[in-house]
Amino acid sequence: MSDLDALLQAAQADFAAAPTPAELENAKARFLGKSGRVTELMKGLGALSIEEKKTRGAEINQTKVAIEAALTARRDALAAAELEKQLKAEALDVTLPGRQRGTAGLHPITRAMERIEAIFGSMGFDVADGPEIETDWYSFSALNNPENHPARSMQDTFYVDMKDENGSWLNLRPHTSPMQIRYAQAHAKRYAGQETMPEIRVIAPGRTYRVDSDATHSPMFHQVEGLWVGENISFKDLKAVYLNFITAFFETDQLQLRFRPSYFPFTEPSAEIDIMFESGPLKGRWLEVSGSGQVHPQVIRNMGLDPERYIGFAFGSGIDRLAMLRYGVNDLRAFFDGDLRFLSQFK
Ligand code: 2NL
Repeated sequence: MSDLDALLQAAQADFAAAPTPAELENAKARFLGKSGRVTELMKGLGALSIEEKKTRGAEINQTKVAIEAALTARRDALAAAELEKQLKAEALDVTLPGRQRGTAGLHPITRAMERIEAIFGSMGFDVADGPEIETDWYSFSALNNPENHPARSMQDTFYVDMKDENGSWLNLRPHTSPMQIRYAQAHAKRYAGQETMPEIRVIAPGRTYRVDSDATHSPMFHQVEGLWVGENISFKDLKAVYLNFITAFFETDQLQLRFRPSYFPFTEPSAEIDIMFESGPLKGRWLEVSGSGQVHPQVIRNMGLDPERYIGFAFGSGIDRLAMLRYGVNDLRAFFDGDLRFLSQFK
């Protein structure tokens, strides 16, 4: 075999052995580069006679062309292999099922709240919503809480590091009553000076806050308060409204309702409302579901109304507890843990 045939074979072998384009370029330099073996052969031509130069030069050139062809072939092969690899890696299996879009559901407390709003809406109650950071006056004073009442203490109420224009610390509302006071004030102002005023019929559902945390108390909880103020509203209206609400909420007439005397600074007289199911898993147990009472004359006055003319009832119920009873949940904290295994059961 001639030295040139050997050189071509060596180049072909080196190119074939190069696993990557970069290594192929290194192999190319060894044969075709500035000090590569082909270039070295060309340099050696100078020592030959003119005749020999012609034939030897032509042979070297032929070999060079063949080496270049081998290089190009190997470059193409490597590029094709790379493309093949990429296509394989990015291959789509068009027979796979498409991605399912899961159906979301509302939080059980939101569901309970929406049902409560719909039920009271059907009885002509408006829905009021307002600030969760409240002033001392709206959370306590307007509701006839004495200045030194324990509810005002930091053991019971969360305070915010900010004061109102009277220099009193702001609080996270411990009940939704402030919203009802705001609503009643706006209502009274709107009809001030007119001969008659439409009745106030409103519920205030929403987040409330108290310093308390165990299986049945969360520092953030939900309350719905109701207020009906007019010239001739009595406990019989409260009983009718609450009974209608509770039977609609639990979707059963198989329950009894009772009032138990109680005390709140903002109502006089005051009563707890208990219910007892006559069937179902909770059958036969009296369950406390609400506080209630006739709105205290001082609170009527704080709404901007004349207590000699206006009278009404109010109640306050824990939404979380109603939802627990309705959905059979025994730990309040499940509502707020954010565990989808629990939450996705409500759809
Ligand atoms: C409870 C007690 C109650 C009220 C809330 C109320 C609101 C206004 C005026 C008078 Cl604007 N009263 N709300 C009345 C009685 C009881 O809730 O412990 N609920 C869970």
